[in-house]
Amino acid sequence: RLKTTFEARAEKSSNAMSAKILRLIASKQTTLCVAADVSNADKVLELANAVGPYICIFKTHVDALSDFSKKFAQELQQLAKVHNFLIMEDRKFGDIGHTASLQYGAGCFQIADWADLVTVHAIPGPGIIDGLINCLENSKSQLKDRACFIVAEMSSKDTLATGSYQSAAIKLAESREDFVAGIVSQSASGISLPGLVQLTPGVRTSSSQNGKDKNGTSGSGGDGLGQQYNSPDHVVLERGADVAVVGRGITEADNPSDAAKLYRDLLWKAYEQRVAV
Ligand code: UP6
Repeated sequence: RLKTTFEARAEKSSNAMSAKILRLIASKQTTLCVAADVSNADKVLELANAVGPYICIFKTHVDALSDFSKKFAQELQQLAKVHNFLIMEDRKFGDIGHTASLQYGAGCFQIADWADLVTVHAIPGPGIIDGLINCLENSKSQLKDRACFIVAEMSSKDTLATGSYQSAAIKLAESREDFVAGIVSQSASGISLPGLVQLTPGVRTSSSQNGKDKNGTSGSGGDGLGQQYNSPDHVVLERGADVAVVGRGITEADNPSDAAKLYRDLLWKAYEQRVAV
């Protein structure tokens, strides 16, 4: 799976959105996902416009915004069209299907209307996936244009999502390609379906850390609040990342656009090395 090109994996995918992501990555030659962890809407839009040419996925946490609006969501969708990227709301749903369905489609964010992709914890079991699908059945967004990523393993220190939980989460993802396009994970171990996209957060080069906590073991340190970073090379070549999530490595850079281009280039070079025969 890891030695196979994105184009070939897209052909083998049985989820329309995962095939779309894999084709987008191949045509745009970028595996970079930028995490827009900033606190107001204008900043998110400014960032999306700056990094748009270099990313495949733009990841949001809209519940961290002080001024979310429908207009903001529409403007973000417009930028996604202009720059050709997908929007992932990193909501990490984790409740029973009925509640997750309401949180996905209703409330002040109406995520199902504008986010191509969402993240989901595996802890409730398959009912959470049914809940999200159920929401789409009653919404104007179509099932074929939406998908989720299951969080199987986290980047944070001493995470509880390990061992049998992680294997069970991967098994859940592999059994639900009807709505699961990928897995959020720190390693490829246990993932067998070629279509599933591995999204790996906790990526930062050591040179972009400004002397912050650098106590990590295999890579480039942490943030003092439990986040652990690895280098772009390490996550692609050693951990099996298909898409790498970079947040503060880019948002805190003097020039986020230049930083995104740099991460894109590093990640793409590592991918080319991975699939080279
Ligand atoms: N994220 C992680 N680790 C996980 C899952 N998700 O860091 O296991 C998300 C965070 C944040 C981004 O919610 O949005 O990835 C990482 O940001 P950073 O690069 O600034 O640390």
